[in-house]
Amino acid sequence: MRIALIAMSGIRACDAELMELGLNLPGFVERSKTIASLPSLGLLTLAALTPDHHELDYIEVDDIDEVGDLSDQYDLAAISTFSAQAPEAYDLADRLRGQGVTVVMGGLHVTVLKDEALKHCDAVVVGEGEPVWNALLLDLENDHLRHVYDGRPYNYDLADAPVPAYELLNIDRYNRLTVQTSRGCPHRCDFCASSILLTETFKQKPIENVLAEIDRIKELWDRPFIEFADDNSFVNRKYWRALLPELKKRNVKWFTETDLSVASDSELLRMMKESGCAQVLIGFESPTRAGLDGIELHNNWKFKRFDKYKEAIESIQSHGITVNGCFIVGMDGQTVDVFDDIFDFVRDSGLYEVQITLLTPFPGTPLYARLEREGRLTHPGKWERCTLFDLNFVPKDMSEEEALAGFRQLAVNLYAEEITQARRNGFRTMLRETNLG
Ligand code: B12
Ligand code: SF4
Repeated sequence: MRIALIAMSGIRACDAELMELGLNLPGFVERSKTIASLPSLGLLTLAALTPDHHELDYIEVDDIDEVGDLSDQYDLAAISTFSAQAPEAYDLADRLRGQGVTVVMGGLHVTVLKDEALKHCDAVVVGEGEPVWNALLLDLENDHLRHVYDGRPYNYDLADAPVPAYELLNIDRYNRLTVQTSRGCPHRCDFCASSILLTETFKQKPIENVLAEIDRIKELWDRPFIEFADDNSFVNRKYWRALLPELKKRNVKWFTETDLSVASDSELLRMMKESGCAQVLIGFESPTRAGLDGIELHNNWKFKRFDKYKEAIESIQSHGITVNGCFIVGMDGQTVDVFDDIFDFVRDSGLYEVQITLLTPFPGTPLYARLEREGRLTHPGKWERCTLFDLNFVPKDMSEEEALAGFRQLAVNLYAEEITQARRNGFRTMLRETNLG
């Protein structure tokens, strides 16, 4: 069969005013540009599992109107979805089916809403794709395609993970490539819509597999920048202590997402820096205790660590690794004071980079269920608004108007040229003073 692997790419937001503002704010735009060019690791992984007798193309779709008639080029279109582009992905699926192409969909969004997806495609893959992909292809070849393929009961072992088919990419298009070392997370944040939606358990990919992936990337790209597409990387420190010296030998630069527990491990931080770690992204969520209480459902992990926030940033950055701190606006307990609190926290903590988002009820999360129960969802079913930059619910301790106006103004204040430069200069000065620069 001729298979089109279709990734929806780019960054989305419905709030036109915010988008327009964002375009003039250097810090905001730089981060958007960096992350906008990441490929779909899910599709590249499935590509690597596909038997050789099929032909494969990897296609990034920024704008579905630019996709013409594919009927004479492909028998099957495999589309990957996040919530924000689910409506576009459904439009594309409808169109392709109209042309006679079989369409299957997978990813976080359709995992949660398979019946919705089935109105637009021939089959849906729920959960991780690896354990069911080849069965799906075989069924299709034999004209027995089922509607639903569920990867969850297989509890897929990442030791079986293939090296993703990075060779399908036009590498010049990307400034980073993703590699996964783990799936899932031991925490359970009420709003989390990452791979904990795909797999209940936290699982780790064996080090040999990760290194094989990095070696493959290096064959295609001399000095690569790797983004680890983990939910929360340093859960298993023993693993990273073994991985980092190997990473160091490979001379790559890398970035990842973590919780702040890494900050207390100076030895690990030193090893991270030596192995090419440029930045870690940490979800601080709230600059004050208000808002943190109860967001982590297992044992209030983030709330209990609030006192250590600034110390943690200092510790990580003093090892020459920049911290990108993420803050969420709109959590219960946050009043309009949160905007000044975030601004002040960012300034006082010396954070190198900052990311602000609006609390977003993604389908399938405890947050979504709670807001639905409380009658607070303002745009139910408008998945295109699940961008992290659009407000979809009534906040508890401020009005919708206050949340939106405050968010926009905070973006202006935080990403203004001189403020962004001051953050970066602060980091460089600190490095010089500690003789790391
Ligand atoms: C890399 C990344 C991106 C990249 C790459 C996107 C891409 N095309 O894959 C870019 C930068 C483009 C991106 C964009 C956005 N992202 Co993003 N991104 C990530 C990140 C960091 C890693 C995702 C990843 O690579 N996972 C690893 C792969 C292996 O998993 P997977 O894709 O789920 O694939 C597996 C299964 O789902 C399944 N599968 C997936 N697709 C398919 C298709 C078929 C046919 C089959 C059979 C199976 C299958 O099989 C795969 C293997 O098991 C996650 C955060 C995280 N740490 O996970 C956020 C994340 C996925 N992004 C998120 C968001 C909100 C966005 C944006 C809306 C941001 C914005 N405002 O624009 C946009 C979405 C719009 C768009 N264009 O898609 C949310 C999504 C939540 C949700 N449930 O929808 C996440 C979880 C982050 C968060 N804060 O919550 N993102
Ligand atoms: S710490 Fe991050 S990845 Fe883990 S559950 Fe919370 S939001 Fe999700």
